[in-house]
Amino acid sequence: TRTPVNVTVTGAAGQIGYALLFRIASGQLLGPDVPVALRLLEIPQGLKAAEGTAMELDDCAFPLLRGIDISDDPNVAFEGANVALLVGARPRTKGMERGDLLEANGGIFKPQGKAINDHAADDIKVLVVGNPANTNALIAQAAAPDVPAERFTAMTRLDHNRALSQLAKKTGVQVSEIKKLTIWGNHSATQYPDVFHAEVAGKNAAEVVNDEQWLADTFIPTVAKRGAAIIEARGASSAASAANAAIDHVHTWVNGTDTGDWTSAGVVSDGSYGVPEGLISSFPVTAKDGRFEIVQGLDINEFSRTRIDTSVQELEEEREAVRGLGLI
Ligand code: NAX
Repeated sequence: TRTPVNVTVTGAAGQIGYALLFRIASGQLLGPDVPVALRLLEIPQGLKAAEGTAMELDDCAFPLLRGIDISDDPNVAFEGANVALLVGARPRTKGMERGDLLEANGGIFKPQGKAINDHAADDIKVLVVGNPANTNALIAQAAAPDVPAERFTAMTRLDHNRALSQLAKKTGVQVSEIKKLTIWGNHSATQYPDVFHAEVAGKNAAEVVNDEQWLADTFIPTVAKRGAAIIEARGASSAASAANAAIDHVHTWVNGTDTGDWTSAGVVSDGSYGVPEGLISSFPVTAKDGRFEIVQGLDINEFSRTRIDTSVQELEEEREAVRGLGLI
């Protein structure tokens, strides 16, 4: 029998955690034949609720679930971790400046990065979900100098899936008929969902849509502001869809993308497409043999260029801010 894969989940008692853990334990993260051991990290106030979730996980009698450990110590929770989902973060509260938000999250992601550096397994793969996801990933990565930088990624798959769904509705096809959509930049309102290289049932998506006004005034803002629309409607932020995207991100990373398609993920920039090296920015990526690769050589038109630049500029400002705070 196979050794279980250790999956660490932070913020395990939160709403995304609750939507995520059962799917991991049922085999949807890594595959139907891969046993998993869960390692849950919470802050002390969250431990009791995490224990309750662990009881429910027990009660599912998942055949693939080989253990649940709960801790409030990152050094314990990341011990032997093969996959780490960093979901717990400090939310922005009323009146909080961006600098305060970055600093509060630095206090979470810097020690977690160090604990990953010191305790995780050699093949560790990290997905940061907690916002500001790209910059939190950068902070964790900077605190883990012994881990290859490309093992730290940030989640833009929810944005990608939102864009797929909106484009499918507009063009009247199934989501499975849409390929090569891209989210560029930051997981924030400046993100840029790009359809110019996408295909709808084999045809160029921008030509099928043939309506730049719709792209600029409806599609892009709908995707970028979807999180706020969910809060408005549901009275709580996206949880099941965020958990679903986290599952998709890791599943793709481990099992690869389909031939003739790609996905979107926040990965360390190698300087491609004018994105400064080292920033964790969303790109079109393929995955193979457990590695993401940035799709190269795409033509970027003027419409896309200005939007990518705006979002990347925001990432640079966030990087400058956390540098100023001594977090990287
Ligand atoms: P919740 O507030 O429901 O849960 C967060 C949990 O994290 C809490 O149980 C809290 O105790 C725990 N926590 C806080 N600090 C911790 C630490 N240092 N170590 C371990 N656990 C810690 O939030 P939830 O709705 O689950 O969202 C979690 C994060 O995901 C938020 O930062 C949110 O902004 C972010 N999101 C990111 C998305 C993305 O696409 N990248 C989309 C969904 C979501 O908004």
